[in-house]
Amino acid sequence: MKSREERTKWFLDDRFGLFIHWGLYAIPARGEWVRSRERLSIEDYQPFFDEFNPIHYDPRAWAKAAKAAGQKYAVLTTKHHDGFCLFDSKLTDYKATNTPAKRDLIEEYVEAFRSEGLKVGFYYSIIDWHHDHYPKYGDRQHPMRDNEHYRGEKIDFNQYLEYMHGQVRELLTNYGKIDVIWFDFSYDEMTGEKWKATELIEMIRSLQPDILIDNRLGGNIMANEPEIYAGDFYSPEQIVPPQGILNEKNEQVPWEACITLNDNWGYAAHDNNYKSPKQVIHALVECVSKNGNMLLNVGPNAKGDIPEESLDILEAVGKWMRQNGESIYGCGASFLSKPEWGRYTQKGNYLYAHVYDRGIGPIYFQGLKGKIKRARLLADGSELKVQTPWMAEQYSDIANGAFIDLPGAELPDEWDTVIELELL
Ligand code: H79
Repeated sequence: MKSREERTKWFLDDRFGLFIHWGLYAIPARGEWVRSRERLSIEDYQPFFDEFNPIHYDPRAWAKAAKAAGQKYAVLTTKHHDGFCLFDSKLTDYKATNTPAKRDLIEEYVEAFRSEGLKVGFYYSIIDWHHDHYPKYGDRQHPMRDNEHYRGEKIDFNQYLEYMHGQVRELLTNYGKIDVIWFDFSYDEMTGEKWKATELIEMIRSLQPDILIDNRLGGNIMANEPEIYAGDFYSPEQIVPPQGILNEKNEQVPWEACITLNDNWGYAAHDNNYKSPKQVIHALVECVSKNGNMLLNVGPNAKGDIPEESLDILEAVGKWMRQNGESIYGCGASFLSKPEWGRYTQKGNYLYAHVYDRGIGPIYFQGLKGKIKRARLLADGSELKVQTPWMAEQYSDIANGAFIDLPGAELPDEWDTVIELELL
């Protein structure tokens, strides 16, 4: 079996992925937690099942948008907490096949993304608000929590575990090679072996030896000796960890920040709180500058369209990525600390200066005197002249630095102007 380091190589090179939250909740259009937040019963939620008919579903178009944005892999919700399955599971009737959609939507997703050359991931919720044997009363994650009707309910959690393990087996057997499985999530005492996590991992590794597994089955991925189910990568949600992620041995742990474009994962019709392309680019650079990935989310609507606002952002990010992708792919943290004017990313001998704040005058590179072989504006490959500090004897704090003048008063790219420095 490959080591984690070998398994995660492609992932850490690719750096940028697309997260897709899509399911019945696209119809009420108030986010993927709508059933819980509004305490809807299964009956209240049933109309959405009865009418689910995404006539615009075109995963090729999704894959093309992801590819044009510079994303290299995708993760789609095969089942979210509401328990609804986009795939044709033999273990439930609560699936797309039995809605007016009448087909396995995961099969088409896998086909489309793979043929566009993207890696393919499955999100699978280990929480399940639909299954009869998933705890309801008293479980703060459940929509029917504290509902009198469920007081003293007799559930057989093993039946749920058999179902859950069985669905994972289906997902990792019926769709060819899958690159990522993204479990969501453990909480309170519902963690680790409560999910029979060791058994689950052994099954997963026997079916898909190279698949990457997130860390949400539980355990401690940062430990000296992580549990077998502690996962391949850490999954901070809606945050970029300030110092990156180090384990107890002070080694880098692979991580992927998952980030929404507005304030919801699932489609939310009235949520217009979108991030700007600049914020998204800066977030991606922030991740890479700390050895992390970014999984950027879209929530397609009931018809299967990614919202126009999201597509516009992806397109703008893609435009920047086409010119500056070399400062992202295969890159990680630099040996230099964070500069005053922006961020560094690095790949071997190539140092990428992400200039956010040009200030006036030339840009100063602390510690690089005599170390720069050449400097280029990454966007167009044009030469930038490197100057050693003048009057360095009077200003000892700049004596070991270098200056680069950028052409013109304005930055050529308003979001993030990247200077590629080849180091000696
Ligand atoms: O799938 C996405 C989220 O639905 C899921 N993980 C990502 C990838 C997620 N579930 N829970 N959480 C994230 C964090 C918990 C949020 C909660 Fe709440 C706070 C649950 C109840 C209170 C937010 C606010 C959701 C409902 C109300």
